[in-house]
Amino acid sequence: MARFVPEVSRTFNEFLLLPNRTTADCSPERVDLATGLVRHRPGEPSAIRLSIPYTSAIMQAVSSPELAIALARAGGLSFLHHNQPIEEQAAAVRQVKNFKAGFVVSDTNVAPTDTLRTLRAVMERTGHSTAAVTEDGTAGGRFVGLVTSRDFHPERHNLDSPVRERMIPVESLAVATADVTLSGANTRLWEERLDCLPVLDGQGRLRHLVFRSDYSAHKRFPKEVIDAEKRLLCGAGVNTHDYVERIPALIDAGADILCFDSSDGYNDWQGDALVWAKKHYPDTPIGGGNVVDGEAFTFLAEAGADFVKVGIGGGSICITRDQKGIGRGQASAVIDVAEARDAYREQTGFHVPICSDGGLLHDYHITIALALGADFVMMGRYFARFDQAPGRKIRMGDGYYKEYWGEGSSRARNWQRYDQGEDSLVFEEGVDGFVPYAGDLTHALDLTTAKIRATMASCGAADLPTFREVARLTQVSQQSYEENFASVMLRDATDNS
Ligand code: RVP
Repeated sequence: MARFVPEVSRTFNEFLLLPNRTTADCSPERVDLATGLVRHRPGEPSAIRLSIPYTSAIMQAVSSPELAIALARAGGLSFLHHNQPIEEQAAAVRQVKNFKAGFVVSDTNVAPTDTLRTLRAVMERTGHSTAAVTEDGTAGGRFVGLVTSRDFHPERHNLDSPVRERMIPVESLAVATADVTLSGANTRLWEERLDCLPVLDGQGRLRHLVFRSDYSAHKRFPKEVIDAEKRLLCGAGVNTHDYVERIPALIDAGADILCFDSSDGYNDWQGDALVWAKKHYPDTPIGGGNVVDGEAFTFLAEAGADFVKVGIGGGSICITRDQKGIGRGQASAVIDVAEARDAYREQTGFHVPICSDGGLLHDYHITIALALGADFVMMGRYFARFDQAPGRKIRMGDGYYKEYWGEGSSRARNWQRYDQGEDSLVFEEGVDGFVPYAGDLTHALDLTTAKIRATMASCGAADLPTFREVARLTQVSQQSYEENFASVMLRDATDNS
């Protein structure tokens, strides 16, 4: 006969936190949200640590190199999606790893023989007013000069004349060699009164441009997560179909951490793939998932998973529960898996972090997930709303929206994530939709983080391990949920009036 788990399936909406006594040294600004990402002994540091406990979902509509850069600079981490050819995913990883804060790969480039008309069109397309002039007109070509919007005017200059007539040639420009540091470049920008410093390699090819305005931007990111060579950390998703080729290519590109990404990770394929990955690449941490119970967690942890992702069917774009009738309320899944993680730690002496993936609809849901035991969270909808996410921004009615589609939708067709018994997506497990546009990632992330810090201070916890220990939660009745909902409606009505 079928077995029944005793607990009903609970969601984050069904819980609230009770305040604990807040001591004088536990103010919101002192709350530390740093978290260990991979298997480690308690008391010893995890090989990968985040400053804030957020990762972005392994999805086409979410984890682009641009988002990965912005999130790593803010202190979190992206897992670049594997729903693309191996070379393209490896190139995306390289793009993140090659990012040097303040060192820009020029996107506004012309050849000296191009016309001023072409130059004007390139500037209009990129919105930038400084162009690099290289022999072949590419970002990495031999550098011959700079030209800015101050160097020509459509009414004074013939737009059909070549750029070389108006550019400042390399011989008259200050340039730096590739070993220059950001602070060295900044000193030169100020002392030599420059707006832009081109950085060239030994053959005179353009590597980067450093702009005066970007130095102060870099200073805004004290929590960025970086490797030993000061490059931003970057994660990447893999699947159980082509991992033998994909994993080495991603490691070669510089990926710091990998994750097997499957809608249901409790199977022999993922178990075997984890054993293979840990045997061949023991120094690269790799996670597994997704699971919704302790038994499945232990299976993946024993196969070598360095962290385990929790969640089936809770994603905002997910219809797996409707289509297949499998899944579990995200809160119940996290509670169960957190218990198994703690038991595994008792038995083996290793803490294997767990990630609550999907279904975080409000900022406070993140806090509930962390209180229930998650070491960190993964979010799709949350990140898809920002400028840095790959979806198009579209105007609808009075507002702007961004496209957001599930990996199991017809649009993404990520059959490697959904085992449906064919090398194709037989039926959909996700939808294709829109999320309200929310501007730049950094500002929104600061706001979310401020709320979490404030809640943790109210609960008397100055760090995440303490929070998991001391959090007291109450289950919410339907009545009190509706009461809360009524005040949200009132606030929205006030906002709109
Ligand atoms: P959300 O943050 O609620 O948008 O959920 C994102 C998560 O949903 C992903 O990290 C993944 O686990 C899951 N997902 C992605 N695509 C689909 C689908 O098409 N069903 N589900």
